[in-house]
Amino acid sequence: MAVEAVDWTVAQTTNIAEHKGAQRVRTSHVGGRGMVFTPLHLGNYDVSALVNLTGGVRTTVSRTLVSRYVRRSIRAMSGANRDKFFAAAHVLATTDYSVGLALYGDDFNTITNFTKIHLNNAGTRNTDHLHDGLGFLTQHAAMTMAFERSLRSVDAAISVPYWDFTYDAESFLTGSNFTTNDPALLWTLDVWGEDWFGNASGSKYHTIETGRWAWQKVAVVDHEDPAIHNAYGLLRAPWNTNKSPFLTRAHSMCAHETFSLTDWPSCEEHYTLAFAYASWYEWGWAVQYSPHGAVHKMVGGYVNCGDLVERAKGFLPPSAVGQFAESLVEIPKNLWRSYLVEYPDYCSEDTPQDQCHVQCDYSAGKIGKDEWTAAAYEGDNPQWIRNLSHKEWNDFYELYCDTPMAPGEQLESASPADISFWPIHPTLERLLIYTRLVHKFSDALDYVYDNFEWSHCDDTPFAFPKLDDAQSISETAKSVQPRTHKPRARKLARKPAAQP
Ligand SMILES: [Cu+2]
Repeated sequence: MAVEAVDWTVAQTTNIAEHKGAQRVRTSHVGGRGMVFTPLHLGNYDVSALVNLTGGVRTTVSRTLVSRYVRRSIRAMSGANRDKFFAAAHVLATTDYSVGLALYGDDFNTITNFTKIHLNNAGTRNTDHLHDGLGFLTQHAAMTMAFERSLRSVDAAISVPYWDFTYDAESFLTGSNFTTNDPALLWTLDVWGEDWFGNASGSKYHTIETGRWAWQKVAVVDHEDPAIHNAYGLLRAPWNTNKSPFLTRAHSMCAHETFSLTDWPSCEEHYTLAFAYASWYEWGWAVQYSPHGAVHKMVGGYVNCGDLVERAKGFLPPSAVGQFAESLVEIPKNLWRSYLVEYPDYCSEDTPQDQCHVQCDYSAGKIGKDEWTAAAYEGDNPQWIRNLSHKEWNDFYELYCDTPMAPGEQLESASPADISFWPIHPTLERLLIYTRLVHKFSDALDYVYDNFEWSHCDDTPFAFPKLDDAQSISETAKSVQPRTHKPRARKLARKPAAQP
C-alpha cells in the first residue's frame, strides 16, 4: 500500500491563555507525507496525521510536540541569529531604563542594572553573595534568565547563546597553533570579532576600539544611587580604583606572563566535573574554579601596575613574582574585606590615577607578613612569602601599597558590563544539565513520600488523577483553566506632604 495523502492537524494544547487562543494548523498533503510547521508559542502541541493509503485504508498517528526556546552554541548559530542577539544586547547596553520600559515593557532591563545587581551582591565589604559558594551557578543562571527575558522584550525570537570555551582550549592544545603556549593566541579567536565580543587586544587603553562595542563606557553612578561604585563614581568594585571611563580588558596580570594557554578550561576540566564529583555539593563548589574561572581572569586581567613587576623582580624570585601576579585575583578584595587596607571613598575627576589607589595604614607600623598572608590568601600560606626576609617583606609591602593596580571588569564584580560575560555561564548550566542526565547526585533527598493520592477528593470535582493513569492526567491538564500568578502590587507608604 502506498500513501495517497496525509491530513495533518497541529493544535497547541498548553500555554494558550497568554496568547489569546491556540495556534492551530490543518493541512493536507496529497501524495506527500511531510509538512513544515513553525510553532509560534512555547507550550505543547498535539500533532496528528491521518494517513490515507491506497485501497481506502486510513490510519491515524498522534504525537505531542514540545516547543521551547533553544540555546545554541554561539558558533553554531546562523550569522543572522547571532547578529540579532548582539544587536538586542547592544540595545540593553545603550538604552535608558525608563525609555526601555516604555518601549519594550516590564521585562526590559539594562546591562547597567544587571551590573548593579551583580556588584551589589558581590562587591560588599562583608561578603560575596554570588561566588565561592553553592549559590554561584544558580544565581548566575537566574541572572542569565532575566537578561534573556530582557533581550526577548526587544526581540521575541532570541535566546542567550553559550560560549563553549573548552572548544577554544582544544583548538589550541591540539592544533598546529600550539607551539609557543602564547596566550595572545586567545585574542585571535572568532568570538572577539567586531560584531561579536569586540577585541581589546593591542589597545593602549585596554578597551575595544572598533566594532559594535567600541569605546563602551562604564556607567557613572549619581549621588542618589545606592549602587556600589569606586572612588571615581564609576560602576566598579570599590577595590577597583580604575579611572578609565571605558570598559577594561587587560588580558594579562600586570603585564606579567602569568597566563598559560593550558589554564584555559578544556575538555578535561568539564569532563572531570561531569563525572568525578558525586554530589551536587562538590559539583556546585568545583564548577566555579578550574572549569570557568580562568576565562574571567584572562579576559579581565590587571592594569595600572606601573613598574610593579619590574620592581618586584629586584627582590623576589621570578616564580614568586608570577605567583603574586596571578593571585591578584583574590588579594586586593580579601585584604579590603579583612580591613587591612582601605580604598578612598572619593577621588575627584582631576585626581591622577597614581594618587587614587589602595591605602595602607602605616600608623601602627607595617602589617606583619603572617597577618597579611592570612587575610590575602584566606589561610593559605604560600612558600614565596614565607621565604621573604624582613627587608624583602617591607619592600614588597610598600610596593603593594603604592601601586594603583586595577582589574578589568571581567575580573571583578562589575563583570556583567562586559558582553563576553553573558555567554559564559550558560556553558556551565548546560554542563550541569548534562551531568544530571548522566548520573544522579549522591546528595539526593534521603526521604520519599508514602503516596501521591488524595482519595478523599475522589468524589468531588477535584479528583487527583492516579500517577499511572496517563490519559486521565492529560485530560485533567487540558480541562483545567490555566491561571497566572501576578505578584500583588505593594502599597508604597505615602510620603508626608511637605510642610509649607
Ligand atoms: Cu563567571
